[in-house]
Amino acid sequence: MASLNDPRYGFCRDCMAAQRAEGRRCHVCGSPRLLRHPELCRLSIAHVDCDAFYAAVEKRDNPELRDKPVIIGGGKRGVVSTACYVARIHGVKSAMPMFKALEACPNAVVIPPDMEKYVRVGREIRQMMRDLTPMVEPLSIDEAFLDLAGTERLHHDPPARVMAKFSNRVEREIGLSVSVGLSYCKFLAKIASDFDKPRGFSIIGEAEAKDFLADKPVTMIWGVGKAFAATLEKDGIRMIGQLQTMELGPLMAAYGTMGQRLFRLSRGLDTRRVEPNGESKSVSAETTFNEDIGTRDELVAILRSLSEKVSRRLKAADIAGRTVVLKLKTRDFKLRTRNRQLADPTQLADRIFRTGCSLLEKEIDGTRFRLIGIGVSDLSDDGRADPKDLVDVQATKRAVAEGAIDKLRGKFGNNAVETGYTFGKIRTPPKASPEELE
Ligand code: TTP
Ligand code: MG
Ligand code: MG
Repeated sequence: MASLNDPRYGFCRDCMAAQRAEGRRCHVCGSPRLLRHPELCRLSIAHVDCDAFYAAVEKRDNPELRDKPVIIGGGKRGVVSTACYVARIHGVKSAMPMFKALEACPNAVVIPPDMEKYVRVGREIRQMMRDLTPMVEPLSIDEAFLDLAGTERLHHDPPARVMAKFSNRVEREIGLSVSVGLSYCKFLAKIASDFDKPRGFSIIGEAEAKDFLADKPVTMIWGVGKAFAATLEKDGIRMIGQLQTMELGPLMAAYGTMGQRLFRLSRGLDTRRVEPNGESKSVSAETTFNEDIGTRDELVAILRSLSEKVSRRLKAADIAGRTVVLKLKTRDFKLRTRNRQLADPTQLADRIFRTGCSLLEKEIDGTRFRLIGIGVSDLSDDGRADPKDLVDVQATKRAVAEGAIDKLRGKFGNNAVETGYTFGKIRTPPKASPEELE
């Protein structure tokens, strides 16, 4: 039998039995879900993402839905939040207009989102992660990074086995399935978790990283959205392998700091650390436009919706931030960041938005922008956030109103209530963005 130190070591994800180097099924339980990899016992950065999260929670709570195509969504904008894997076979995708989804899959059961429930389940899963290590960095309601380096003595198991047991525990105790990516860095752990969904477990080792990336599209790189991919395409770059042949100097000359990111990530070089809650530097959301925008009204509308996204993430993680950061990127990729420190930490969309607006005001000078982002830094837990403001009575009223809106959204979904700023102004819903690369 292969030992833990043997590069041929493998194990069964179902019964955890150690495996011989050969054989497609577990010699103990017969399961085909075997994990083998030469770096299996060396890798310690994991990314976990729940499978079809909202839909899976609804299926769990109503077994009649189990084999049916289920779509979560609706609300005013009428888009799909998520679809279960049965509905995905018919072509239903997140962010698709509901009428299109129902054309593709007329038998689908449509369920309005129950955000309060999903936040609660997300927290339960996060707690299970924290049972493994305090080094848990949530990225969204259904996903997080874990750094398991140095936990082997505690768990008497290498990270790969700890994560396989974790995914079994989530299935058993929460009733949901997750997919796990395991690697030596965040960039590849996240790619890996998406590679073998649902119920997946993928491993990308250091030795294979460059080859693995070579034939993948540049959009796989963190921060390369549609607009930037189009710019690269114009320069004849579509595949990560092409970036691997380019030097740092020319890449930076052409694309600024983004060039450095392309250089490093294309080669699988990513030294960002997993930052547990409270230690993470900021929570932010940004969007790159299909066409550059210079008008105040359009920017403000998008800023409002991004502020709400940031606020939702802060509230879900029970944290608040004291410094509001506005980020703009001009059409020629020049970055402008502007900060303002508040008197006390906030997690309210309204305060983030108003501060962002006043920072934005000074930047409206006819320049056209390709990206806007808003975030907060100086994070702390939410105990001291947004104290009742004795001076600004209006602000208190707005905070109360926001609490009421949150409750409605908790009940009926994020799109149930739209404020005057976003209503009707946004053509495409802004995407959540990855955090900045160090
Ligand atoms: P994702 O993890 O992106 O998607 P998912 O969990 O539904 O499916 P997958 O198996 O591919 O991971 O998002 C988590 C939840 O966030 C998702 O269940 C619903 C919500 N969401 C939206 O509301 N709108 C969106 O456009 C996306 C992508 C997700
Ligand atoms: Mg998911
Ligand atoms: Mg996710």
